[in-house]
Formats: sequence, C-alpha cells, structure tokens
Amino acid sequence: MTQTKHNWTKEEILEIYNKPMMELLYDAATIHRENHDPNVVQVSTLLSIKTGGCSEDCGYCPQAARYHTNIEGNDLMSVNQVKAEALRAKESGSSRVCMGAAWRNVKDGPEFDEVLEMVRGINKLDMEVCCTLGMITENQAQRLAEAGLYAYNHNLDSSEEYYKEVISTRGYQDRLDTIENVRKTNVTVCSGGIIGMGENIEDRAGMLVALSTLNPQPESTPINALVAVEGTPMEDEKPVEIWDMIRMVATTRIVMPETQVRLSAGRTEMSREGQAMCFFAGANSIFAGDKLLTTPNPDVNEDMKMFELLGMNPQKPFTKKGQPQTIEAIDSEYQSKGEKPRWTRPAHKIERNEEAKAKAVELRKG
Ligand code: SAM
Ligand code: DTB
Ligand code: SF4
Repeated sequence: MTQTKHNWTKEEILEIYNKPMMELLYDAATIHRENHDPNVVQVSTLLSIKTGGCSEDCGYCPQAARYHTNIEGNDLMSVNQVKAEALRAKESGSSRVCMGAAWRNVKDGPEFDEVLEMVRGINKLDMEVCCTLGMITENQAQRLAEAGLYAYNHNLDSSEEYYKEVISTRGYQDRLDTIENVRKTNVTVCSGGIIGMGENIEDRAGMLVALSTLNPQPESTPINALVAVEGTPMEDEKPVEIWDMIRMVATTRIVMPETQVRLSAGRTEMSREGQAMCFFAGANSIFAGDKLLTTPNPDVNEDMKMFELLGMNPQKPFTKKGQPQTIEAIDSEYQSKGEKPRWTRPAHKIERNEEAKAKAVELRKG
C-alpha cells in the first residue's frame, strides 16, 4: 500500500503531470495496482431527478436558467420512477445510482423529504446511493446519512483562482464548506472537477492540491472533460485531447492512491483505446447509462463489451465500505424543525435496522 500524503504542493503535482508519458503511466499504474484490483471498475448510473432552471451561473452548465440551451427542464421526479430507474441500473450492472438536482442548495421541506425517500428506496435495493444536490448544511447531510446515503458528490471543478472565472454566484469556500459538512457524517465524499474549460495546467494542478490536501482525501473523484454545450459561455471551447485526460487521471491516481478515480463527462469523445489507457493510468470507475444528466453518454452494452474486451469486471456494491444502516423516519418530527439528531450510530458498521430503531426510540423516551 502506498502511504497517502496530504501535503502535496502545486510544484510537486506539476512535476508529476509533466513527466514523460511512459514514466507517468508506469508510476501511476504501479500505485494503482498497489491500492486497487486493476481489473475491477466501479459503475455508477446518473439520474437527473430535477433538471434545468438552476439559479446559478456556472459557465459550463447547460442547466443554468440564464443560458439558452436546448435542454428539457423537469420538476422533481417521483419516488416510484426513481426506484424503477434504479432497478434498471442494477440489472444493467451498476453498483451505484447518483441522483443529480439542478439546485444551488437544498431547502428543507417536502422536496427534500422526497429525496430522502428516494435514498431509502435505492439503499433498500442494496445499491450504493449518491446525491449531488448543490450546497447542503450539516443537518441536511446528517439526514441524508440517516436515510442511507453512501456518497455525496460536490465538485471543486477547478483551482480556486480559475473558479472565479467560471462561476460568480458562489465561491470556492462554499464548496469546501459543503464537503466539510458531508465529512462530519458517515457519507463518503465524491469530489473532482472538469478539464477543458480554458484553464491552464497550473489550474489543474491547483485543483488536485485542493482535493489531495483534504484529510481524509475524497473516496471518489470524477474527472470530467467539458461537454461544450451550445448556449453556454463555454460553447466554443476546444475538445479535450486524450493525452490531457490520461495525464490528469494518472496524476490524480498518484496523489490520491486510495481514491476511486472516475472517467466522467466526455467519454463519448473517447475511443476504447483512449479509455483503456485511462484505466491503465488508474481510472477505476465510470458513469454508465446512455445519458449523463442532460448530455449523451456511451451505450451501456458498448461499455460492457469494452469491459469484456479488457477482461475487466464491474465492482460489487459496498466493496470499499459497508452498506449504510438506515433509520426509518421515526424522528421526522424533530428533523423537520432542523434539530440535530440526539442519537449516534457507529461509523462504518452495518447494524440491523431493528436494533437501530429500538435504540433511537429508547433515547427519545430518555
Ligand atoms: N447543482 C449541483 C452542483 O452544482 O453541485 C449538482 C449538479 S452539477 C450538474 C454536478 C457537476 O456536473 C458539476 O459540478 C460539474 O462538475 C459537472 N458538469 C456540469 N456540466 C458539465 C459539462 N457541461 N461538462 C462537464 N461536466 C459538467
Ligand atoms: C460529475 O462530476 N459529473 C456528473 C456528476 N458528477 C453529477 C455530471 C456530468 C454532467 C455533464 C453535463 C450534463 O449531462 O448535463
Ligand atoms: Fe446549477 Fe449545479 Fe449547473 Fe451550477 S452546475 S448551474 S449549481 S445545476
């Protein structure tokens, strides 16, 4: 096992990123196989549970209300529809469902209660559940944890310096605050970013400094290549070169040895050979399903054929960390008042729901 280092500097990371390609690949692949099974890929399915109409101005995002893109906006999906989609994803080999909402932040109320119900429903299907709902408070993170959330995705997206060029309606510290709120719970942190937004290599290194110096480091890190959507301020950005993607994945693998590194947006532009190089360089997760949130993604059957060709197998759910125990909404009364729960539960431990429920009832009486 590689010793995880939490004090990476920009200079050190740049030196890695700029190594001769063969050395970079060799170093990354070595660290990869010391920490992971190189023939296993974690597969997540994205589900846009609330699409479009977002108040933010993220320059890359087709879901920002202020840009004139061709996407079809939708209100919050129903719990039953989400459960049906999750089942479909499970049958197609996915271990995780990631539900995305085009929100600036989560508001307490009926919609959040519905999302909690979706989390419970998917966890009951014995799948890992991830949400990406914008900024959340510690109390909201705790409620998601209690519903059985496995991961929360909140990307830093770029370096702190370049972030200001991309988004004006919130700051880098807002992102870090949400990540910290998630960290206070048992929910794992999924955080990464985008390349190809016009940033320079220093910005890519800067983002990796911000991610790798988090302690603990994120359990998963999506590396997205910008999907330049017509109508957004980034519509004319040039496509990301495969070599940049490989360098970014390899560098991420080296500075975050234990993290699951996910090939995310932009896979439709990548050949099988290009993706294979990324897997060799340390990527060990993908978003599967014919759609990301609003833009296309490779066909699931094509991905399965690629895995077969490469002798790779999809990872089983809860391989890296046990299934979260859920506590049914017996305490919804105080939860809706925004109070902190008065009971705690052991970290990283699967406990029978009945035991947990009994404990909560007992503590409430006391
Ligand atoms: N609203 C929430 C938020 O901003 O955190 C969750 C949804 S947002 C769409 C999730 C992530 O998708 C963004 O942080 C960004 O990394 C990625 N993303 C959005 N549009 C993209 C695009 N056009 N190309 C690549 N990645 C994109
Ligand atoms: C992430 O890093 N990438 C995913 C997921 N987390 C939510 C989203 C990619 C979105 C690409 C543009 C779209 O389809 O709207
Ligand atoms: Fe809204 Fe998230 Fe898109 Fe930004 S990235 S506009 S917060 S949906």
